[in-house]
Amino acid sequence: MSTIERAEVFVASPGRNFVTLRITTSDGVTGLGDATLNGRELAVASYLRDHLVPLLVGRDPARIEDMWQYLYRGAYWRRGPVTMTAISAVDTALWDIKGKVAGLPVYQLLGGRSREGVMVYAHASGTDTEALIDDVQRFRDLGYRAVRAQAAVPDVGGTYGIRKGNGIYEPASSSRPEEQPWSTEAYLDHAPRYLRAVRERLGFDFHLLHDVHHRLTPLEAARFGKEVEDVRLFWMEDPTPAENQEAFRLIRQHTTTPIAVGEALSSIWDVQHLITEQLVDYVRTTVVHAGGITHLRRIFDLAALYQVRTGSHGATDLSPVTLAAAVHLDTAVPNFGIQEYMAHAEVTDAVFRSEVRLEDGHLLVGEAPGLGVEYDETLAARYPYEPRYLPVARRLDGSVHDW
Ligand code: CS2
Ligand code: MG
Repeated sequence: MSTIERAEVFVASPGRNFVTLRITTSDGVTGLGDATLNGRELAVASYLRDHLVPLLVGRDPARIEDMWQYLYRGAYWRRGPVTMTAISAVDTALWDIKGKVAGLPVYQLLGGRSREGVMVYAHASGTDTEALIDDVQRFRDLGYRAVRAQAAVPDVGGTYGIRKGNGIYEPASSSRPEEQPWSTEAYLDHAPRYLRAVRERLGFDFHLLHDVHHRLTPLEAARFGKEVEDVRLFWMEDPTPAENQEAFRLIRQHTTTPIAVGEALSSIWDVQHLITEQLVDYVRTTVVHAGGITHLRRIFDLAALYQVRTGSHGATDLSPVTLAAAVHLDTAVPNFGIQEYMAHAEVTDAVFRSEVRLEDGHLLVGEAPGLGVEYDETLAARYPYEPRYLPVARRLDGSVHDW
């Protein structure tokens, strides 16, 4: 029987900080897992190195479900983003290994193709409405069927999602948390107007998405959703913090604007009522933060029972290992909705050589056994980790708000 011979944790910053787990079996087969938790990377690296790696060596890599149960129940302290990201990385690496041993791409192990390509959405932003409209059009010209739109709110420096220049959007950009001002009143006044302007200028023959990014109360979110119903959003994302799943009942009572939640959540229990009460239309949990392929397919299967579709998070702080695993799952699941996609930096793609390809607004999975990603640790080592924090939002009275 093949056993796990070693498990290595790589912390490096090719383009941005990533934590990558590589498991190697006694037969020399390797598997990769993403363990990146933006702004708290070293906590997961330590959880893996100091607590999980000693338990992995000598175990059977083929027993993926048993390993998941062993690591989840065996921790005693359950759930939470650090624990679940560490478990996710081990799980993903074992699925990579299983595919390589079977000589099959992971999507074949998940039931085979349900679709050829995986529709993605791009990220348009602008410092004002005109710049946003131009940016949306730019992505439409590149063939994207779906585009997220975020514009700066005048006089509010903390609007979420505004790319600096034509670079890649990266919110964790400083060695201490940047404190950004926030005004809900200004946002609620401005966002419906710029979203409506996009539709008035560019029409309705593409999907338009918007990320509220946890900023509103349930009633404010209900008002926002109602106000933009004529914009026909594909979804409004994270309209209110989701620790309180019941809060979404109020939003649902007032608006038919579709809702997407889940990128900051890390287990089926965190989305259970959102799904079973159909309080959301898309669940955004991910391979890297919600328990790996094993747990995410459970979440997606529960969602399918309630006609909730998938819409996994896919920002640049999720590595190409997560993106590849996501596209394998997206290719196979019956209730696929959409996949978030932000192109990584060139140096990131040089370190993580992936078979995933973007064509005509869709991601295509490769046919290589496993996930189809190789990690170049030598090149990665040239880019040492640097502490980076996500911003903190403060209301105009100085009190902390949800960033
Ligand atoms: C955002 C993310 O992509 C999204 O929908 O919510 O950019 C999020 O802010 C980052 O992943 C946080 O690290
Ligand atoms: Mg988001």
